Amino acid sequence: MKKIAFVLVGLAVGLLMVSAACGGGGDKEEPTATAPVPEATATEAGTTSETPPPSTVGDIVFDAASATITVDWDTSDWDSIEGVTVPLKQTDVDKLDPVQVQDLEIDIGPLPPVDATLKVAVDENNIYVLMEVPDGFDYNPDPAMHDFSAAMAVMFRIDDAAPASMGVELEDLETSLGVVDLWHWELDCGPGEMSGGGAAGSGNDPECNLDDEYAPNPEDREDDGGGDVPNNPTGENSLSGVWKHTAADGGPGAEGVWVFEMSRPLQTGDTQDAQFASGEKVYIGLAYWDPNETAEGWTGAGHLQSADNGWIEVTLP
Ligand SMILES: [Ca+2]
Ligand SMILES: [Ca+2]
Ligand SMILES: [Ca+2]
Ligand SMILES: [Ca+2]
Repeated sequence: MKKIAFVLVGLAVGLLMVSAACGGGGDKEEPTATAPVPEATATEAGTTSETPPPSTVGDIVFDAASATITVDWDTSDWDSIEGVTVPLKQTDVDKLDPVQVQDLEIDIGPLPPVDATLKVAVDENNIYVLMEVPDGFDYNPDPAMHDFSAAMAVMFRIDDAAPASMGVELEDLETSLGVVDLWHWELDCGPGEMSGGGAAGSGNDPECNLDDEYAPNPEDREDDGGGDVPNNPTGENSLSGVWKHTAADGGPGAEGVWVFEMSRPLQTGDTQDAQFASGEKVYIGLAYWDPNETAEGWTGAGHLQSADNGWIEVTLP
């Protein structure tokens, strides 16, 4: 397991360098992986001696549906469920500290914003998430080349203090912002294949790279069970997902929609996960990596993300 120092721009953050630490044989090392982790924050995961910045809820607020969804590549079970539009855009590098940007070799290829669609449902046992992103079918089945395939992440707030990215800049790296839970997916298995299912003790999915992760502070992100905090031995990492692209039959680059269908138990008994219960609110952020970002595919920092608009607030039925 790699311990990654990552530059989080607030929580856009957890997602900014999220690509660097995802498990699996095809990972490439991000330049920022070698950045030193300040001692203070590395040992104070989830705590801070200062008052953390307030968590911010944006203007996307909706109710989840009651439904049992089959995680496959058929999305007809979502047809009657209303979704929300979630604008995704790149972090504004001009707002970052230029010295840090240079030191960390953040070199983002510009991408236009996109509007993703998010749907959430629950039944007695599970939470279901559908994320759809309109973009071309750029996909390389070789896991070593997954920077040339789309990638995505869903982030959930664990600690109330964990903010979305608003107003947080690189100098805030030494302030712990609270723990977030991450579902992070780099497409190492093909369309229609069941992904996820990290074993007890680890959120890493070595085969398909749909990892159950957490970020204890802005600089570190780990698979559940990685880093300084062991996974609860009874903790669940049974995240599952299946993806497809609506224009896959059209060949490379065909315009269509990426569809990511995912599920997890509501309660996992794992402090490295958000826990969900009827009537409660869930706070979500989305990220999408577009392989068209640069000639070498996507970069860790170049993802399109929702965090600049604050947390998405979803009330469970
Ligand atoms: Ca389905
Ligand atoms: Ca977990
Ligand atoms: Ca987790
Ligand atoms: Ca694209």
